[in-house]
Amino acid sequence: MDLTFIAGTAGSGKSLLTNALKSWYVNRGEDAIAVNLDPGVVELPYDPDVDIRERIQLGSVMEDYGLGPNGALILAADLVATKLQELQDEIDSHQAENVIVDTPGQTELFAFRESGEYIVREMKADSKVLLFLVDPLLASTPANFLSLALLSASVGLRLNVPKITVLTKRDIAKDGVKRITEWSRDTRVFEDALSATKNGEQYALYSELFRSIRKLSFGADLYPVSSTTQEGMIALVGEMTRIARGGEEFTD
Ligand SMILES: Nc1nc2c(ncn2[C@@H]2O[C@H](COP(=O)(O)OP(=O)(O)OP(=O)(O)O)[C@@H](O)[C@H]2O)c(=O)[nH]1
Ligand SMILES: [Mg+2]
Repeated sequence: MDLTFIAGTAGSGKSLLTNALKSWYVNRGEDAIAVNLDPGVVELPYDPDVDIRERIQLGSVMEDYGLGPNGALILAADLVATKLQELQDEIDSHQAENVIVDTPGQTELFAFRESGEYIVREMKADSKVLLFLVDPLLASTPANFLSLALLSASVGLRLNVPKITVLTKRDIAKDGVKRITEWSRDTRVFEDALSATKNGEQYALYSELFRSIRKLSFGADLYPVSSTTQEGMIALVGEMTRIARGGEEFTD
């Protein structure tokens, strides 16, 4: 069984890609299931085969622990880890070849807390891969791009599985996709854009920062996809399969 975790900032397209990937496999006659690990989500664009909301309800967490919505969201994400064995049993009972895992809306809940790391480490599978989703509409300025690069590097630091960077929404963000691809491929192009927004000392510090984290963040190939039109899915699934079959080792 191959396990794919889908992480990314709020609204980056995790749930829609979960749906698109499942459909992709199913349309080709392969087994695939979608797992929702977001206890706080109200509506999903797919029917989850395994749903954490059956085990953890945000409303009950608020009531039981006397928390407001934000505190309850954080605690609920942490509580997912306590349900791991039940989740694993339910996933295994489907006997699916491909398991796509949609993670909580705010990446930091999943990626920065012990529970996210624990879940990714402890879930049993033949192979694991993490898709880190970047919304090209969000990464439109050098500052946003650099912040996302830092986030991507942090996620890689915490979660010890091979990571694929996916640019989402390529059907509606063609300029953004082009810009990010150029900035990540050629540091000098990014530095030109950065120099227009930062003065001398800041420019020097931030360009040095990007140069040192580039390999950890957007240094590898980027995969632009559309979950709506399915453009780019062949290349993305090809890379996922290559990592799963090749047993690529993650090196840090
Ligand atoms: N046109 C287009 N819209 C997309 C695509 N992917 C996501 N969207 C839209 O972007 C918005 C957010 O998508 P979601 O899949 O809910 O994103 P998410 O990361 O799961 O969001 P949270 O769970 O709230 O963090 C929705 O309005 C989607 O319809 C895409 O490939 N193309
Ligand atoms: Mg979602």
